[in-house]
Amino acid sequence: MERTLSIIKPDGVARGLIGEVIRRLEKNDLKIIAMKMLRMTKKQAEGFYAVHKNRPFFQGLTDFMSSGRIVVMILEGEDAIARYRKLMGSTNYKEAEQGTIRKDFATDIEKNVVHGSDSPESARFEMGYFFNSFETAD
Ligand code: 3AN
Repeated sequence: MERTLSIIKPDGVARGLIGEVIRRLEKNDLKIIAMKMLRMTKKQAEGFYAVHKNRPFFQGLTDFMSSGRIVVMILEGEDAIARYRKLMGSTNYKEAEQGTIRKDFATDIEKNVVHGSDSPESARFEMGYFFNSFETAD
């Protein structure tokens, strides 16, 4: 069993896609074991995306991610990190496979509806960024 962090980004929440994303997670055996809705401050978004701090899109990305409410979830399942990323589709929605969340709903490389951890190390960091041990206990 593996755990990963999922975020429904401000565009997904604003467009009413929470239910649709959750439906796809549940249909694909990615079990939600923790969930909350919140709005990040700019500083919190910068901390979350610290690995990208030297990238040209960092300002835009952190402005966007702090622009509205998001839904953060911890997903659990076999091979959850890779399976959830497959369900999301490529970062660039134009290259995303048919039937993926980003292919179906993303409108922009930044406004791409969902986020998912890309490795066990980033999953650990990202889950700990939003959830404490009481919220993730079995
Ligand atoms: P993913 O979310 O697919 O793991 P990352 O971690 O490489 O992608 O990038 C984090 C986020 O930064 C992406 N979801 C996207 O919103 C944004 N991003 C990545 N590359 C670009 C880019 N070239 N231009 C604008 N935004 C980008």
